[in-house]
Amino acid sequence: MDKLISVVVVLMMSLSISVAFAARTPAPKNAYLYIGWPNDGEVLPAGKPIRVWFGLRNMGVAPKGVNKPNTGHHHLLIDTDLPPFDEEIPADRNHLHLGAGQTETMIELEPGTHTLQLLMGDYNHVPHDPPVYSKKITVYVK
Ligand SMILES: [Cu+2]
Repeated sequence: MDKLISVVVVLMMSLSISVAFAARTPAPKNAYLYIGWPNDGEVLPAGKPIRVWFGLRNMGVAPKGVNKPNTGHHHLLIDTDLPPFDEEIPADRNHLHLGAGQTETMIELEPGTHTLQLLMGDYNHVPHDPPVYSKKITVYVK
């Protein structure tokens, strides 16, 4: 009997550990993220910085490191797909972190076809549960 109890205890402990690691910051189910500008299909002049506007409803923005309920900071994904939702969003030229709580940013794009998408990350740069991301749009720089 003692053995059975200790097996149950170990099972419960490992269960709670895996739950703790899997727990992501909750987001409101009605959170809505969108790119306010540019529009999908927009043709943009080459050689000019592009101001990208972020739109967010039913959720707030907080700088990185600030753990406040129902908030996060923006990530602009350029020419890439959504990253895994259960780990930190990469930080590179395809994944821009707007960690100061910005709601717009300036980018420069080479001539050609590009995609833009927004993804919210929590104070630790991990996507929320459920993940909050915008539609992916395509822009043409010429
Ligand atoms: Cu981030």
